[in-house]
Amino acid sequence: MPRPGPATRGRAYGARMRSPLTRPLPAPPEALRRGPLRPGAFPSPLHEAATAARIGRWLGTAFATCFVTGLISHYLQQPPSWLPVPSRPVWGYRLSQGIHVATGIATVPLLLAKLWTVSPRLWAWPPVRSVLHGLERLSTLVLVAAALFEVATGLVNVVQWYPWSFYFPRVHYYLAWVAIGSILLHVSVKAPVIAAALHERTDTGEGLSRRGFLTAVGAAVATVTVLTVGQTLRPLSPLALLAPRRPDIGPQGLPVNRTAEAAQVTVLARDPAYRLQVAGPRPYALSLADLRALPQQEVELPITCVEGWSATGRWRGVRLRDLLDRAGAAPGAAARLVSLEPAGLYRTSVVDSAHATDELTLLALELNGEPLAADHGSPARLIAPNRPGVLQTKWVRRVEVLAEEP
Ligand SMILES: Nc1nc2c(c(=O)[nH]1)N[C@H]1C(S)=C(S)[C@@H](COP(=O)(O)O)O[C@H]1N2
Ligand SMILES: [Mo]
Repeated sequence: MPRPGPATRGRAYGARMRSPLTRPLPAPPEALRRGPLRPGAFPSPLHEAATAARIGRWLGTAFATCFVTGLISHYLQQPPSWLPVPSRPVWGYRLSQGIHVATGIATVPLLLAKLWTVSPRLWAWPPVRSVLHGLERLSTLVLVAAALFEVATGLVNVVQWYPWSFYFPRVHYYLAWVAIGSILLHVSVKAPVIAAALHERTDTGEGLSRRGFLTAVGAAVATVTVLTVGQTLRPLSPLALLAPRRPDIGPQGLPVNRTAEAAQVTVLARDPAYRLQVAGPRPYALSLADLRALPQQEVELPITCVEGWSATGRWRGVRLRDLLDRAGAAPGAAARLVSLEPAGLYRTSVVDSAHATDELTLLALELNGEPLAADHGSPARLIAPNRPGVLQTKWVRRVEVLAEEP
């Protein structure tokens, strides 16, 4: 027998190396092939790569946009020391959070359409052909689970329903990395298939055409967008039938996130003994009348809730930087605000240097020409440009000068 040549030796070596990963596993009993696992369970010709790749392209774009705007939201809410957050443009957070929630909602029809299109692959038989195939399927499972989790928790947060015990922003943030990482992995593994599928131009022959299906999915995306985006885009607010809050409904023409009653401040907010304490090198206290006697500024600024609604108000009050100057704060000092609220996640907030020195940042006493309603944070509340709603502290009782940027 002749000695095997180098090519043959290489092939034999490759086969031996591959075998543990790609060796066929024993097939499961045929009796399990029921329901979606039975042969021919998915007859539609639209369960094909050309449709899946086209929907995938839209879905990927929506997820990527949602991810980037989600990072912006995360960093504005918990600014890391290496990232100074600018206070302009005033509408920056409103735009990015509006896009975050709108693209998140758009993924609902897209994700359903994508899952439907690839369903024969999700119910493939045999479920696991080899170890390698199993690993590939596991990564798909992580992708689908993380994507569904992100979309579901985001939606439930929009309607302020928290049927879980974890801290939503943190879990939503970490799983966003899992989702985006598994999407990138998926796209790079499937790159050749995707490229070929996007080249495929001939439509499916029978039943609903690919073009018809894609048009229907596009129409579903447009519909959910138009029925929700009015929560932040004022001209469309009459159409915001699916949005839990409309930007023009609420006391003084503005929605309320947490009411004075829920925050247990109704009595304190009306107490004539109220004094705003300002702590710094030269501490002082002001009654509401004292605050009203100081120079007042009027600004037009939006409140942008992370939950997706936003609304512009006309605010009037005292510039935060004037209060800090009077307390002897160093130029550019940051501040910490404390609410009358006895407990709650948003009882305090830090105003960084950029926002504290901005001439638009007010301790507001009035909204839309009237004294602040209790639900909007009377006697005084923070309103600052380009700042998430959760940090626009209501019912402020104390302002502390911070020596260093935290
Ligand atoms: N003290 C305090 N301030 C707060 C909150 C809170 O729960 N407690 N909620 C914040 C949130 S999440 C938002 S969106 C805005 C909403 O302001 P509004 O209720 O006046 O519209 O207030 C912010 N200020
Ligand atoms: Mo909010």
